[in-house]
Amino acid sequence: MNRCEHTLWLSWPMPAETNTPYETAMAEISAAQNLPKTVVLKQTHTGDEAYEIRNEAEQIVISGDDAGLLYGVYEILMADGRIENGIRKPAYAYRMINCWDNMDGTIERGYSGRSLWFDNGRIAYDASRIRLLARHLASVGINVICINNVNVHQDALSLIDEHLDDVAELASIFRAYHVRLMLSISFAHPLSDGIATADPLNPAVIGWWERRTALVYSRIPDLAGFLVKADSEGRPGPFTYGRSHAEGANMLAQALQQYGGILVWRCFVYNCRQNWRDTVTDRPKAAYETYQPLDGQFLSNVILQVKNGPYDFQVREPISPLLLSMQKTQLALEVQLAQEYTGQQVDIYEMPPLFKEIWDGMGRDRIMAAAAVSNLGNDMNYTGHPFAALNLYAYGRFASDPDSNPEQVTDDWVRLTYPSFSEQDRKLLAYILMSSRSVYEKYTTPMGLGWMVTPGLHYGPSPEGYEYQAWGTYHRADRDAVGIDRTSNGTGYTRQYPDALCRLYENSETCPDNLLLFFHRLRYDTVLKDGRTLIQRMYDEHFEGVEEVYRMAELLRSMPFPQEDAAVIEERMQRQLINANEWCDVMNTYFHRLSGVQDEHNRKIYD
Ligand code: GCW
Repeated sequence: MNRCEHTLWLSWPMPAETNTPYETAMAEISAAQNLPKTVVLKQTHTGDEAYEIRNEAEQIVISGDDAGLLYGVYEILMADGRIENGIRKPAYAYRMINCWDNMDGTIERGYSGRSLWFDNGRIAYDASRIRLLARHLASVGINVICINNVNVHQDALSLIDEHLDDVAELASIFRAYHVRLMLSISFAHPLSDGIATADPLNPAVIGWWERRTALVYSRIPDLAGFLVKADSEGRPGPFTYGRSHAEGANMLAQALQQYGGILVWRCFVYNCRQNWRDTVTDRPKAAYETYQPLDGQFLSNVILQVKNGPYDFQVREPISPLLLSMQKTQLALEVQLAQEYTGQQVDIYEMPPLFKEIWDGMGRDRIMAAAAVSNLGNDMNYTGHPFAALNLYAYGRFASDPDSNPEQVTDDWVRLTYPSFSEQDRKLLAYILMSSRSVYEKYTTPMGLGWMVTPGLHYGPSPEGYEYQAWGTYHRADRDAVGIDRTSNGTGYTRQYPDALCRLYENSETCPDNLLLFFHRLRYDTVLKDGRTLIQRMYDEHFEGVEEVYRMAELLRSMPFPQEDAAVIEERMQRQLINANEWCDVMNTYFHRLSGVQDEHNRKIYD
């Protein structure tokens, strides 16, 4: 059996090459011969990717469009036995993956090899691997993939220039699976093409973007649109010209409108040149302060893309208040599958519980699109750690149906990925995966503290690595207390939330324990709800986290993983154990040295 065909969760053979989603659906059925017989009927009473499943003598999929048929077929083929009659429709029109791939083949924050489609300044790929990927994306309803980094470096300008034909060819592979391409663009692109400015209100700039967009759509008529990171971490943007982000985004959206394209504008704007002595500026407030006043000013094909938390994909953050506050603007939620701050696909950190928390915190109707920073690369198994594939799978499931149950999603992935496992092994693995996030949280930064990672790299502990830097990520620990007061008495961040949430977070008695140090500055001797002091809780969590990793390692060794997976899982687990011990010891030593408080249980803390 070709290893390549068994690296992700679809285990039946790869079907023959096709051109349309309809043909793909038919090909999937014939490739999966041992699965229940399915009949595909094409009707027109549904549409917009919706489909109906009917169990009669045969299982029937009915849809008004090819995409709906494809999704219905995957649902039947991936199900465990009979599935319920009914109509389903993906919750959002755009279910996107954002790849941070550079033209030289590197991937920003990539932990599973190099780019699957860029190398050495050009487009180069193994078409069968791309098809396999497209197939998996479609199987969980993902329908847009942005192929290049939001940090658009000079060589990536070629994607909408001399490399456009190659992009179009890549688009055709994804198209058969109803996955549309998207491109990240640079706001300053006109400057490299003989225009003296990139001012969004300048007629020469407007004309340049209109012509360029027309060219792009002449080659890729179903391009989903453009993705933009502007005025963020040094990227160019409208601020340079004294223009607002509404003016900047609308100019590009206007150019896209006649082709049905969307303009996705990221809201990751903050002062990354903060003076650490400045205690008034509070980075989590930045996105709301920048975008909330612009609510209602964006054209109908602009989508503002907001990270799930107000900081930057930390282990645990509260929901971004911007996601709760825009009434007249279309929003996309952005999550990060790439485990930048969450173990880098070495440590196990599974996201189904995170996705549940985010959607519960936000509500399913606040957004009209979802985006996930990709965890993909050209490693044989695509995601580095075989378990990281669950994050991709789960993202697709939640983006299609935000009411998904995280346990169910995890169980399904385990069953599909390791079909030969006994029920007991399946349950055990699902349990380990479901608890992995809280284990990671315990040995790194419990109670919402965040950061404290090695600067730049973002793996491993460095309690003061970012403390005196310009990134706005401080904890201000001293001998008595730790954390930033973000209540009305402090930076006032809590006031960005609707009243009920504001009240909940304001008060350290009602604030959930796992976010206490996100919202409050607390003394080490503060007594928490469970009767322990803050410092004791800190020590306990770190020690427990490490113990739980040892237990996890032992359980995983008892499971019958296929050989290739077993080797990768064991090798990474060794590194996770080292990392967990390092976090535990560094963090406990750090707080012990500062506070001088002894561990009640007299465990080993290095001085
Ligand atoms: O967290 C930061 C990452 C950057 C990334 C940025 C972003 C693409 O460290 O590598 O840049 O987020 O989201 O734009």
